Amino acid sequence: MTKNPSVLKWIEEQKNLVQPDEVVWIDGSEEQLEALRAEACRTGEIIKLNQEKLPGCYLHRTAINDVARVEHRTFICTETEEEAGPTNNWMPPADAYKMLYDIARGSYKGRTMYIIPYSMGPVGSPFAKYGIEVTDSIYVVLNMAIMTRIGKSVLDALGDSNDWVRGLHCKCDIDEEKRYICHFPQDNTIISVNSGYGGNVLLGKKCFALRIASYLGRKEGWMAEHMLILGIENPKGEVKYIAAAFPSACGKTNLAMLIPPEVYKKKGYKVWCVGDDIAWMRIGEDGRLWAVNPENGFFGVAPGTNMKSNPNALISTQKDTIFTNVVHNLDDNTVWWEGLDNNPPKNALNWKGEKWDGSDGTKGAHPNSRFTAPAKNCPCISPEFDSGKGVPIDAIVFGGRRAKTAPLVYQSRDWSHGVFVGSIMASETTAAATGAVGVVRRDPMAMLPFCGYHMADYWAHWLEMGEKLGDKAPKIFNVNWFRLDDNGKFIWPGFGENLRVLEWIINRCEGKADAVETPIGYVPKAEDINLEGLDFSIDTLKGILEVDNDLWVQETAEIEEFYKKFGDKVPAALKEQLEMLKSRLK
Ligand code: OXD
Ligand code: MN
Repeated sequence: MTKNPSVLKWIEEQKNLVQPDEVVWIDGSEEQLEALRAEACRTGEIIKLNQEKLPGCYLHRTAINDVARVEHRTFICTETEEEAGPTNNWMPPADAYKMLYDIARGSYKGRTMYIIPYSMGPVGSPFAKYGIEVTDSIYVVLNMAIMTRIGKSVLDALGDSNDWVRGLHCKCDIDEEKRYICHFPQDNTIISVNSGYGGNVLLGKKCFALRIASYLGRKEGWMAEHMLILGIENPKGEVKYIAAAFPSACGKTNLAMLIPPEVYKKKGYKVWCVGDDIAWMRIGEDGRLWAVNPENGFFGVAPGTNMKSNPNALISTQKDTIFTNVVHNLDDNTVWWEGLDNNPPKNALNWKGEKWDGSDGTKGAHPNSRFTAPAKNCPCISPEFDSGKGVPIDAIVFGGRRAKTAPLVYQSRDWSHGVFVGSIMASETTAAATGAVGVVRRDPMAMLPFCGYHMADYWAHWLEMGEKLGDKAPKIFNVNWFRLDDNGKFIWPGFGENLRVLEWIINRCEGKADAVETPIGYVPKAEDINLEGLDFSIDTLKGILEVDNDLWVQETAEIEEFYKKFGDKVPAALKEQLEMLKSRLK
């Protein structure tokens, strides 16, 4: 399929290492994929679901010990530990290669090697980066075929270039003790062994599009971020784009596919999803920041997805989707998960493949069960989704789950302050019944598990990007949909109503809305958030826009502690931001 010497040489090396019985190049054709589906059905790797109700859909169950990303077994293997920084696990590259090669050696005996050429970003786009993943799993091939652009066209676009990311995946024995997800950013290489779970083995996603790409972005002057991208179209047909980062369990996929409230729909507002997880951003010829979603599908969490919480996501899963670790309804050969509806099937198998009817109080679907759905299935997918030139970003939004500390929304004072706001991002666990505040987990820019180099160098890169962007830089905001009342209940209704907050954000970007200056940044005047058609009082709104000085004094002490972890490397501009915040709080 290719004459590219660097590709052929590397494939030969991998063959000699893992010793497959057979080698298959994935050309991206539907015939080949269909033959692989049929084969995986024969071996039981996947189960064909009811083709009338769920055309093109399949179910897969992972091993019971292999159901999520394994951060403690994920390594950044740079020459020095310093380059990986205090928030990554590190191994010297030579040691890591030796260990991984020992595990991988001969592991494809009796198996087939599938070679998947794939593109992150539309093939041929200036944003696109190419990779080749070698795997012994048909499940991986079929998932990569949904999540990325694959096949011969990628190799054609790559030509003879040596600029591509090498990815070796070996299922081996799915041995937890020998499970490693290792990144070699200096060699453009990823090696994943002893797992078959998506986040560990779909190497285009977190491994390439975030860990390796963040490293490349710093080197090459662009950004790889853990962000959704959405477009908001106003009644005049103008579309503004927002990129937003949230730690997990903050409703990122819901926001990416938001359904406008009725009053907005009637006026002609529309929301377009460009991406739900990852944004690659570059400075365009016009000096603005442009973004693409490098992925081609959604790898979403199934539980909690329903026609109310996220109809667009649910509709996306109704054809050509692979479900992983959900409930198998044997009556009609469909799937179910907690939070889909209130009717758990009576005749079913749980995610482990055991007889299950929910009567014993156990969950049927794994809490991290997933759907892999083509982005094109999404009813609100942006017309710009496939555009290689990307979309111009007006606002960057950070967020987290804070019971009291953060107001519903605030705007940073400028780019440097915005980078500070991103660097202190945090989510807290709350005991909902009592409203008690739980543990705060800092997750800068939601990149904690995904930054491929030293987090403080990453902040410095953000600051540099801001300098290059100058007055064309997107404005930076922070949102918190999760303020709790004294009974531990969420105050803000969230979901589609979040558009009201996004509207204020867009208005601020266009200089159309006023704001109140507080020590932490600019907060809306309550009357500038549109509450039309919503049963929500302006006084309650005022309450969740309040900034509690004492809580923020406490917060600055915690930030100071957090920054200590990064030692001298914390950029001076961020230390200065912290000092300025402290003095504004006095
Ligand atoms: C994801 C994650 O699966 O961020 O997208 O964990
Ligand atoms: Mn994610």
